[in-house]
Amino acid sequence: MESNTVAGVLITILTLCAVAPSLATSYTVGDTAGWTTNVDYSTWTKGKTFAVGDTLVFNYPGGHTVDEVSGTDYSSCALGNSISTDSSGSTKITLKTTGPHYYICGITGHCASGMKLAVTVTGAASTTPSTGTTPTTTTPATTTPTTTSPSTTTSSTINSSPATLSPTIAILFSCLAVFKLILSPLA
Ligand SMILES: [Cu+2]
Repeated sequence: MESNTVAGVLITILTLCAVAPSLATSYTVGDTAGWTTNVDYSTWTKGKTFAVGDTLVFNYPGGHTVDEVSGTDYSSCALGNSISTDSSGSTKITLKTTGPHYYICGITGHCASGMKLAVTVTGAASTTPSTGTTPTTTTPATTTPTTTSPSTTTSSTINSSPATLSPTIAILFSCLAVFKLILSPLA
């Protein structure tokens, strides 16, 4: 029985550790235009990358909704099969899973008038330009504290900033410390 709670705590910490280093971005859908008719949201999404943990903020006056729908319903503007719906006027949606996500307005005719948004969510946090699938912690050699050789094969991005590494590593280390604290009385 007790092992269950321990496992629960460990899972929670693991999740926190995984989420903490990725700086989530909040996107205001349509920017100043907000969530309304006659806005081309495919233009708005262009050039933006959406990662797990990022948030979409829909701002709109009354008379609209934000419905998450399937790709099929998005394409055909079909109403009535919404996965989720909200009409609060300020809908915040945290992107939790990778892959495509589709949102339309549930008011008849509005989707056809442009109130439809499709985003493709990637798994990687925006800070790490996914060089590979293995998130192995690269501990630098203890002898060389100053020279950080950017030997990792990042061909695409030039700005591989070593500054962003240190907070990530710091968080990892603190997570490990918490781990030890929790595990020590059990051993
Ligand atoms: Cu609407």
